[in-house]
Amino acid sequence: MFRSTVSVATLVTAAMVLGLVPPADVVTAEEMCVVGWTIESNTPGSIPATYCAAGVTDIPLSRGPGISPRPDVGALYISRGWSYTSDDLDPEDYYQWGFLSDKPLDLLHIGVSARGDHVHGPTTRRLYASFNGEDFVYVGRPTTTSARFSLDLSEYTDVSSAAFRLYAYNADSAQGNLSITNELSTPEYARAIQVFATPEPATISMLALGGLAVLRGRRRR
Ligand SMILES: [Ca+2]
Repeated sequence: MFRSTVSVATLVTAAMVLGLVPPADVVTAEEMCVVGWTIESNTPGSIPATYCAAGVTDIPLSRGPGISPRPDVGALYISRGWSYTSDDLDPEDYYQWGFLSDKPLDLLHIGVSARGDHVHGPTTRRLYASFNGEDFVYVGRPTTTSARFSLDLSEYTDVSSAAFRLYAYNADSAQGNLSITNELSTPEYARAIQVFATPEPATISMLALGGLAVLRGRRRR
């Protein structure tokens, strides 16, 4: 198994050195999108991911039992019923999404676009996650009031499954809403939700080793 992987990698690298094939994206990419959601319309149900990397299965975007869909049209996944009587989160008020992966992944960061109703919507957002089926842990909270935020996930490595929950509270009334929505201004936010990981480090190091072997072999001749 190991030997055949190296020889394939060496052949590929040899072909690249000789200019026969262009370098694959995986060699140069610094990050890969694992799973992502583009919101096409509002629905009272759940929304499957619109992008999954190879070997990745989504856990659909859905609502916790403490929030309810708000009738609306457009590319919004919109809900009301966020906690407004307490200064703390309600454990049932959240959006949830996630993924399962054939191969363990080293996560990098997550980008989310969650737009609140500025008058009545929840003003505090907190992201929690369950990795590899463990208990939910606090990941972080956006330091910006804008809809888009990004949180570092680089401490979470060897992740084969992840479920994320975005809790929100400090709403002004039960009618205040918060929606998951597309923010298409930058590549990082090309989708409403995107999880990023490092691209298969084993493949890169194999190719690098194969490349060194080829260069050494050529120099000796
Ligand atoms: Ca609620």
